Amino acid sequence: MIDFSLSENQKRLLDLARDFAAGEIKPVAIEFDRESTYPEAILKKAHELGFLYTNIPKPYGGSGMTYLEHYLVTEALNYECCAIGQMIGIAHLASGAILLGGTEEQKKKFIGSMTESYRSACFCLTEPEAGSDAGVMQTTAEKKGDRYIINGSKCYITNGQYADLLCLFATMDRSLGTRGICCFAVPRNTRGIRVGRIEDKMGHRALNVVELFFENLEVGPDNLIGKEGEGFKLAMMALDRGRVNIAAICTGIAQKALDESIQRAKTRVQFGQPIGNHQGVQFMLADMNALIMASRAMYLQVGWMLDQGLRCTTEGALAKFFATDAVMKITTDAVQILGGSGYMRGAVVEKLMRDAKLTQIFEGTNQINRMVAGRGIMGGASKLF
Ligand code: COS
Repeated sequence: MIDFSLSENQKRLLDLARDFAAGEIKPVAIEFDRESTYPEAILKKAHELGFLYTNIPKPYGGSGMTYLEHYLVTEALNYECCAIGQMIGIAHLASGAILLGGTEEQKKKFIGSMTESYRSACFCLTEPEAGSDAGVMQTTAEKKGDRYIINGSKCYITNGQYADLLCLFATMDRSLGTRGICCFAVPRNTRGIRVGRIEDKMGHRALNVVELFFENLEVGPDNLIGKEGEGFKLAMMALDRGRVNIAAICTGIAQKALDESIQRAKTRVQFGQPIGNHQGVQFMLADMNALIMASRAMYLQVGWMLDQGLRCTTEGALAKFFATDAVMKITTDAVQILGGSGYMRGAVVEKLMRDAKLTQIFEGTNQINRMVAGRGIMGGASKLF
């Protein structure tokens, strides 16, 4: 019943993703990190090869991969640079709520036109005063006739400067809390969208992250995804899937850190032999590998669950905080193994360690994810068999 072997098609897909990462992403990863470069040419190529909209069904212009396949490809693409990998994969989170809650017509219209271009989408939930407590957002959607007039701002929006499609959350009535929130699909060319500050970050430097302002942005009933007040649930359901994606991303970063460490352990000679012959270094490599195996097994399990149509709120949260804490430890240990040369700017593991930190913060801090998992466990979730 349990079988980790891949079909011929899946193997081909994974090889293609690995070749793409090695051929297109690896050569520019350090430079794009230094310069915070928007990886436009890479996104165009990824689009041509079908890596931009991997899990979006074919009728809406995506590649129609299963969740499991999408997460495997995500690990492979993020191996060489997670910032570029996430610019490629942002539609997974950003179009999630529209895919889950939209009508057939809306999916054809909004997702269908998004997939024609390489500019993808962005997920506009977080606000300066509404981060972990996403339900207290201040961006409002005021109803006038059958139109909605949206005013407010969002922060830390990945791909916010470039996305063709915005998945935007706004409240119709703050007194209703999470039940007042609506989800809107908003094409970029709608009047009333302004890009604010472009963030300068510790890691994930090729990831475009900006502030967005909405000034009398007007949309109609066609743009409302689900019913009025269903937006918060749709956001949480998209995040359930996004959090598994983070686990796959972290597995890619962690595997790269381990591979760099192994190479160093084999070639760096001290006390007359490669440092990998010393037990202290071997123990570190073994711990790193164990955490990677577990992270991979977790995202594979949750991917499988999603493909079976099972809810994964608890398991997604568990996978997210486990894999992100794991990658933080693994990349820190990789810098330790590389020593002084790993700590210097331009070293691969130095970048990986800076990149790892954000994963413990975004798509729900690890404290929030432990809380989500704790609630689920108390409710009897996370029993696979
Ligand atoms: N799937 C479906 N429905 C969900 C859900 C999920 N994963 N999570 C919550 N809901 C529903 C609840 O069932 C509840 O429904 P009812 O109104 O019918 O009772 C509603 O949503 C509100 O849920 P809850 O009461 O749990 O909301 P809280 O305000 O307590 O917040 C947390 C819940 C903290 C878990 C949520 O705000 C969260 O995940 N915050 C982090 C946000 C985040 O990840 N930000 C990063 C943005 S992208 S970088």
